[in-house]
Amino acid sequence: MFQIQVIQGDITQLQVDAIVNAANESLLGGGGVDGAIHRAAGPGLLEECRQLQGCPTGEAKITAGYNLPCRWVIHTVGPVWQGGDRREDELLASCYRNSLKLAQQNAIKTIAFPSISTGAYRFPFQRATEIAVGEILQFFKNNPQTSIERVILVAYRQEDYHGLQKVVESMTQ
Ligand code: AR6
Repeated sequence: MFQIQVIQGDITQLQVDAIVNAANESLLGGGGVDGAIHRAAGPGLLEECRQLQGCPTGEAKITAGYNLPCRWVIHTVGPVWQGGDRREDELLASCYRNSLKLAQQNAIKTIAFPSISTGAYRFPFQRATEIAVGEILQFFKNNPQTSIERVILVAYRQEDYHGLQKVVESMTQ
């Protein structure tokens, strides 16, 4: 059995196998959750990221967690919201799908996601959350033997926590 859990807090503090980073195509760091992850992980993370030579939007790449409490960081690049008719929904869905796929390939049991694209990239929060939960449920349906036992959706802000919880409740009933 798998579990989807919603929590409020800082993703860099979590004791899980993997956290997901909402990165940009360079994979060389930035603001928001990306900046927080690089600060907490230390310079080793940036060094490993340089070797990866970027990541296209919608795809994901994995590194070690360095000074973070998690073993792995899965870097994915969400779409910049441009009004909704530039394949944003599809690209965001593929961020979740490809991150879960990488987690499974690395025998990961617990994975935490921030709300990809909903900060600097301006993707509408409710719409992004429905896509995230939909993809997670679809993944478990398609991969009943997966190593993944628990997916944690991390809200940074209080209002996002309540929004996330509502969507998870309504989609998992
Ligand atoms: N823990 C959990 N969630 C967080 C944290 C944290 N420590 N910090 C922020 N958030 P954003 P994006 C939430 O802007 O929209 C970067 O510069 C935040 O409240 O981090 O995908 C990259 O380098 C929001 O809900 O990522 C890219 O250039 C969510 O994380 C660009 O921003 C995502 O906000 C990516 O933009």
